[in-house]
Amino acid sequence: MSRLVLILGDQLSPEIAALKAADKASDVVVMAEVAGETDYVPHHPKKIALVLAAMRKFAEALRDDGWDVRYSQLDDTENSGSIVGELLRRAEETGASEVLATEPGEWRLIEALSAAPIPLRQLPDDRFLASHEMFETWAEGRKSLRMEYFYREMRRRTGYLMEGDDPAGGDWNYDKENRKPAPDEIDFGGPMQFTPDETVEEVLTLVEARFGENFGDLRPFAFATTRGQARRALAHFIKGALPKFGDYQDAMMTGERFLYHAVLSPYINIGLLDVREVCDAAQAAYEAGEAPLNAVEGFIRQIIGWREFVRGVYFLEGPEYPRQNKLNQQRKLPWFYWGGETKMACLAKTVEQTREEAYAHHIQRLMVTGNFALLAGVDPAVVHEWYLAVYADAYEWVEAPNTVGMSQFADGGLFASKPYVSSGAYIDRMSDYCAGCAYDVKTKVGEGACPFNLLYWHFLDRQRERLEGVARMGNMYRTWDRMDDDKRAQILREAEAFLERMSAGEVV
Ligand code: FAD
Ligand code: DLZ
Ligand code: SF4
Repeated sequence: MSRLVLILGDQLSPEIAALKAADKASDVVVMAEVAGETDYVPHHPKKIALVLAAMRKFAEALRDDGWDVRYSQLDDTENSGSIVGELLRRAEETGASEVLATEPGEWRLIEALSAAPIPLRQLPDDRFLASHEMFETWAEGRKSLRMEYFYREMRRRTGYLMEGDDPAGGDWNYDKENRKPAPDEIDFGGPMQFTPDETVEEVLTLVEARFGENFGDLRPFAFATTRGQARRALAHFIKGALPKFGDYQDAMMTGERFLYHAVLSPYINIGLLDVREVCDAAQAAYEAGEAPLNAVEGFIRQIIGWREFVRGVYFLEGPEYPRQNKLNQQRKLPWFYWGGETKMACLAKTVEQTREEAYAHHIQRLMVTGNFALLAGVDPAVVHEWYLAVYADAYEWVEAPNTVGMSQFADGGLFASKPYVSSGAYIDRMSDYCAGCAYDVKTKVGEGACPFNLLYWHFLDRQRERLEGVARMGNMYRTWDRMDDDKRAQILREAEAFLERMSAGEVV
């Protein structure tokens, strides 16, 4: 009796667990483009196109390799619209009575598969280096979860950048060398671009017709959609950008959207690249003397550290995690997150880049859009939905902890030691955005004051009860308390007025 082998749109790895456990001679692979997945948030059209094009090409590669693949296209008349519906339809068609799946990266889908009226096994997704059990064991009994200690454990386990039992170079972490402000010039032209072939063009036409109203520009579309292309993009990054990756990791520059970032997360997250091959390539560059230790350590830390860590948190905390709101923030997401006008140059540029590229780098996500939403008191659930929709690399297992936990502090500091908030000074130091802004970053209050300067104190003041006791926040409260009463009252008044105008739909 044959079995069905489910491959989801972010499981496009030849070594995925369900395929490894299957029998090519008798089992049938099921892949399905379905409205249930294209519509659960208003995904950026580039993200939908990337997933569907890569799915179609992966299905072709499996067929070439001898698999029987039943592939449902989004516009097939028989398409039931959901993953479970398509499994049941294919079960009836083939007579299969059992499904082999690899655990999805989202509770929503895990629960749907668990409730499917057909015997279904969800195998652990061993593309990740840390299993759920390993993370649970590591987390057990710890008062707080700190990425740094998890990362050291992962370095020891994987052997990356280790000299015996010690970290290469003597230190575990070179983060302090990774915070240089924007340089005068960038000598890397950005990620490798790929011209759409016939399959990609077909998908682009479909996405244009069905998702043309979603936020985001579909064209030009230049993402890699096969494993071979993604590997070329990896090699291009290792040679052209990795050597300087560390130095300018936190910088932001108008006109230089990618700086020395990898822009590989869209490929890693759907399975076109394996984390081991990515880290191996980085370590090989270090060993060959082609990239310095601070760059390679910084890069490997993001992958075996942060990426594995946030996944551990997502699965440890359970399905309710994305709905946390420990700071009780309730405001609606301002319209300019969806492309409406704003006079704040940092936000306008980050959102514009997001619309055009379905990409913004970490500091833009954390310290511009994330920082503003937190300061302005936006409901973390809608912030979460926005991040899940607008980035090509967004899947709940990685997006939710980054947004709800790291960026919005909505879990009360499960793994972030304090909220990532800053006034305009940080953005001014790390970017060139302020130079072209209608507001003045140096003005703290009064005419032309940068809204981040006002909202920063407003946030601290209104969250005092919850945050004053948080380690490293005490200094901020002491500075606030030292200001004279009139100035504090003026800041709060102006911040309130700004928020009211913003929520009333005025261009701010
Ligand atoms: P680089 O800066 O070049 O880093 C290299 C790789 O490290 C990335 O490709 C990625 O795989 C990994 N990485 C780096 N930082 C993180 C991190 N914090 N968590 C997990 N992996 C990391 N990343 C996603 O992959 N999907 C998301 O949906 C996502 N949402 C985010 C939301 C917010 C609010 C924030 C603050 C961060 C989010 N991140 C997310 C993490 C990070 O911003 C992206 O991984 C990174 O910007 C991807 O671009 P890159 O490939 O150029 O990364
Ligand atoms: C993101 C996405 C999209 C847009 N479309 C599909 C699809 O049509 N079929 C599919 O199998 N997967 C798709 N995906 C990826 C899934 O949403 C992803 O597997 C789950 O969110 C779990 O991470
Ligand atoms: Fe952003 Fe303020 Fe700088 Fe304008 S002045 S770009 S609002 S930080």
